[in-house]
Amino acid sequence: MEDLRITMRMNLGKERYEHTLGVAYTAACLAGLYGVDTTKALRAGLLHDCAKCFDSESILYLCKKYGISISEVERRNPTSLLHSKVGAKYAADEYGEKDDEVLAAIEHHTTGRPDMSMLEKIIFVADYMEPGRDKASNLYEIRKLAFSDIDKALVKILQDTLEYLSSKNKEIDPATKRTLEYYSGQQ
Ligand code: DGI
Ligand code: FE
Ligand code: FE
Repeated sequence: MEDLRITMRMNLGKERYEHTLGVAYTAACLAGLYGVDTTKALRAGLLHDCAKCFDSESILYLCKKYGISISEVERRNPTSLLHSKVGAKYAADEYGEKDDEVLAAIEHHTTGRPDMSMLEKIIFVADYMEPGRDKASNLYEIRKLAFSDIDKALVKILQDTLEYLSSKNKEIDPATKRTLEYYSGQQ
């Protein structure tokens, strides 16, 4: 784990590395509460944004290399929407991550998906609420929900994300909407 932390420190910018550590430790706390392997949570947290520092051109190149199919909305927003899918392949290829659950948590951390595993939910939520995040609204409520009812935290995060994207006139990925519809229906 120490090795992976040092590798990420070398390969990510300072800010992205600090966010990464925040996600890893927040995920480890949530893992303890929800009965998920702490080591997997730490690894997924450390690796989740391993492709975030690549520019659009590199992301699209890596999609081709890894055979990742791209939707129209992803093609128009490659760094924000594809760093997670590329990141999962890159983590396996470059950092030797072999655990399918860890790789799935990396792959789905941006839009989420219906019927996520507990580790996927933990990384999705930890990404939004790690201590270094201070700009999003409702963080107090979301942090409280994360430790009491993680599905409710998911719904709140997805609602706030969609609201934020609309307010900035950013395109919504149908995948984000599908995740919200699924978890709203579960409440
Ligand atoms: O990589 P991070 O910044 O830590 O966080 P992230 O992977 O959750 O999200 C990356 C960006 O993607 C963030 O600015 C929110 C954005 N995003 C999430 N859902 C959608 C989206 N962007 C667009 N355009 N459409 C979405 O549906
Ligand atoms: Fe990300
Ligand atoms: Fe992140």
